[in-house]
Amino acid sequence: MSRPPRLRIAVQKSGRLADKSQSLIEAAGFRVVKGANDLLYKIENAPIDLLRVRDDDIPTFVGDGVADFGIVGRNVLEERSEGAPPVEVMPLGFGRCELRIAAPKGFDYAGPRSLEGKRIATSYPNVLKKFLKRNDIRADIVTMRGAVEVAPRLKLAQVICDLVSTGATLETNGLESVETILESEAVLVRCRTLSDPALESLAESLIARIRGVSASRDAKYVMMNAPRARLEELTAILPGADAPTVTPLAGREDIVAVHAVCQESVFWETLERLKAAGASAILVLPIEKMM
Ligand code: PRT
Ligand code: ZN
Repeated sequence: MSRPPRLRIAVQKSGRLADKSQSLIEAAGFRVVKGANDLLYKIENAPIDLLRVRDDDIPTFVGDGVADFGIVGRNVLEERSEGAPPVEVMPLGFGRCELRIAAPKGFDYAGPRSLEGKRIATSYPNVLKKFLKRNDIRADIVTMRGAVEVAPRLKLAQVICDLVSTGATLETNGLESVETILESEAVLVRCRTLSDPALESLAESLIARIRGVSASRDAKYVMMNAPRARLEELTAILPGADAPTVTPLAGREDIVAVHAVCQESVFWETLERLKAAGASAILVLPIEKMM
């Protein structure tokens, strides 16, 4: 008898996305247990395996169907040059960074034209090539595996194209960002055809659960009492809330209770604005799950 099929998710083994990828899968209700080796972890309450690899291999594995799903930075996905492309299912809201062009402080940058004839060091030659082509610029690309930020100091290149999150690395190396060419975050990708058609409903459930976890991460449940006359004004202040529930309060004609799911973070400033617009008894509650 053949063994029942298992869904494979490729995740980064170690690095910036590793912990968050695994936590996301755990938050979706899947219990991860270490396997016999480091490459494969198992989910004990569902037929799912985690294939733990270098992030650079994830697009190929998923594109070729070695894994059914993957979690990888959009930057790595865009840089992929071989094999079938995986399908992007949804952005995941972590691992945010930008691929930027940066130049030594004082470099006179007046738009992409300023890159004409320059040498640009990068670990993302394909994405950079596309950017240069779009802008009809001819420049030399120096491909480096890492430490791209030292290239101008070593006179390997005049300009660099690298990932930036806080900007501290650029600052330390006397560089400043002059152009953003790609906005990136971790994304869930899937292969075009699952390794076994019997896995379809599990795949759908995985997507729905991950969507739920991602959506509830910033979401908040807001409750408040509001003057009926200012209802419209108050609901407009609530971030990312559509159609709040409005309930009458016993014995009060002028005040109603408002409950709303806000899809975005609710800051103190928002509460202050609600209060100033007449709301009272404002409660903001976390949401654990959403579907
Ligand atoms: O071993 P493996 O190949 O799997 O990992 P890796 O070393 O290739 O990647 P890793 O773990 O460093 O990053 C994984 C993913 O995290 C990247 O592909 C991006 O999608 C995302 N990410 C988010 C980042 C950053 N932020 C980031 N800041 N990846 C790299 N950096 C580097 C950047 O290259 C530069 O050297 O951090 C430096 C800049 O950071 P700041 O904060 O100084 O601006
Ligand atoms: Zn890598």
